[in-house]
Amino acid sequence: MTTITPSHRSTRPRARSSLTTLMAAAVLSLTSLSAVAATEMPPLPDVTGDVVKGDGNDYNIKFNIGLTQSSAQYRGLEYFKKIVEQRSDNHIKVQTFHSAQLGDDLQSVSALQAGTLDMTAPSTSPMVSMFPQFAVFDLPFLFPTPEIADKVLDGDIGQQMLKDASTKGLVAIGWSENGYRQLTNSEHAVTSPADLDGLKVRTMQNPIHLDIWRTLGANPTPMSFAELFTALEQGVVDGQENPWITIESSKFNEVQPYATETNHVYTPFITLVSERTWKRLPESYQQLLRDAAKQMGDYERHVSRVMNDQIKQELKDDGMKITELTPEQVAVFQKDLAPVYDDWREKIGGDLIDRIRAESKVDSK
Ligand code: KDG
Repeated sequence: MTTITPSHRSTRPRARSSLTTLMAAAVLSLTSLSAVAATEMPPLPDVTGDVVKGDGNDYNIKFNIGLTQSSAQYRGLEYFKKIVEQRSDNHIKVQTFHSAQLGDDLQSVSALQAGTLDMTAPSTSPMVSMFPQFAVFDLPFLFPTPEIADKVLDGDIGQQMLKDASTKGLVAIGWSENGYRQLTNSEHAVTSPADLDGLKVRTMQNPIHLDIWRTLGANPTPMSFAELFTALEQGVVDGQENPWITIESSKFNEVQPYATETNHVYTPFITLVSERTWKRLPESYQQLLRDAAKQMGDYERHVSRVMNDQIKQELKDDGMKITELTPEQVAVFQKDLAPVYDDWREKIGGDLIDRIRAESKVDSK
């Protein structure tokens, strides 16, 4: 008998006695039913807006991302492709690539600058050496809710950042969401910084993330996302941190039995176009890409948030030992990480940090 198990595990035959077979089948169908239901991505919305007139030429856009096909990010990309192709009456074709097929975040950004790739949507974290103000997103616990993240990304701060990042051969046209990051590891449950002592934690290639885990007592290692699964599988590192949807879509739970819901950093994705590609497009198509990037960002954030809790539950159902910290336990992490703000305030700019903090205050009133 072939058994259907939740999507990211191989199916395999099983031998059983009749009664247990019946019961197991009943349990299994319930589980696979709920698993199938849970991993359903929200449907792609219809395309709104008229067909945009171009200059009669046809264009092919290659868009590469680092996450897998079952990520919220790729779902957003599918919507972007649908909008651009329909509203250009197929004069623009969007070729989508996932799982770093055409390179990881930094390789993709360099390819845009070289004009060998048209679009990508990296996390802001690996790009802080190019755009230091992006580091504000790496400060721990700065975005208490997704709504505050939206206010910052869609508000003056986020829009000004897109303008400031439209340089160095790049055009920045929108925001989507990687999400709130959670710690996983192969060793033991983590409920306090003391449990991190000496734990080898992979971080993004980002100085603040290194500072965060060093400050908490762990032993951090910067590494490209493209190398992470193998490094976890081979025990090169003990742990890593990413949103639940990435933990599942990249199968980290298969090599990481423990997780702690830390929500310690909110990471956005920034949608980038190669300036060379941009300059070849007529203005009407430039505006179409901007509109599509906005709609992709709104939809992708929705998908990320709808899937987040469902997938956490599914990971639990599949046996992952997830620690949900109490507010008191979170406060210990926040207190221990306060020095990170002192270290980085000047480099990032105190004014930007205070403006974002002010958004939280406004919201909490
Ligand atoms: O391209 C994928 C990366 O942007 C994203 O996964 C980064 O969260 C990230 C990580 O942990 O590297």
